Amino acid sequence: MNLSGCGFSHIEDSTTEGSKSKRPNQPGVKQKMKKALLASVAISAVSATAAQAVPTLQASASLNGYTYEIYLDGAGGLGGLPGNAWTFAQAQAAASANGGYLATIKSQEEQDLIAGLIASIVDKPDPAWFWLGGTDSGSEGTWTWTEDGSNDVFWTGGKYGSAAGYENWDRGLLEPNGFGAENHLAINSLSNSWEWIDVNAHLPIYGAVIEYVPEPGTVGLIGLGLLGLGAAARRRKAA
Ligand SMILES: [Ca+2]
Ligand SMILES: [Ca+2]
Ligand SMILES: [Ca+2]
Repeated sequence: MNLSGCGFSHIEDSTTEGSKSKRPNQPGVKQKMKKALLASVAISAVSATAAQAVPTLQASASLNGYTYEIYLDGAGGLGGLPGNAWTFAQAQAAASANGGYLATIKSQEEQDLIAGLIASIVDKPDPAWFWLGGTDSGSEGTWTWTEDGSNDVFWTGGKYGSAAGYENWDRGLLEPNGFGAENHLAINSLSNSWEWIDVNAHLPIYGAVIEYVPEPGTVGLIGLGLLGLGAAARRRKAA
């Protein structure tokens, strides 16, 4: 995991709602979000009060302008009975209501960031699975990132298949191993490297990772940054 340069800060959240608009109005957090656009990565973590009955925001971070939020269900959190935890459809609806989507993980950098956030709230060996935005419901065995609208394929061939993009399946368990019964994606805190598993959509699991696109007006800045990096790389090549 590479989180060097990222500072975790924990702040108490006394709000009772988990929506994005109810995010704690900590000036420090807003400042960090702005800094994140320049520094690419900034992390802030929110620890929620215990008695909340709705999904709660636990931690958040930004990477290349995209914001990731880790939510826990309202069932009392880790170690609680999963009776009123989120199904895939519930998590999807919550993400949409917040103005985001269930997260895509398209690089090791994104995987490390999200794993780091979850690690900051999970005490192993508590079982904790978090919904992500991938599925093979369109074509069994072909896994795509659908929730961000890209439909990028990252795996083909199901259990004995191969990568078509970045993936982090738990291949020790030969995931994705659920065939037609498991068509949605979760990150598993029980695995050694925060690996992925395919899960039945109706299984109530503990939480979700929600992703948000950059705010309008910041895309140009990020693009300029990448342009600068590209130019630097070309200069190095030419030299
Ligand atoms: Ca992503
Ligand atoms: Ca499947
Ligand atoms: Ca599975």
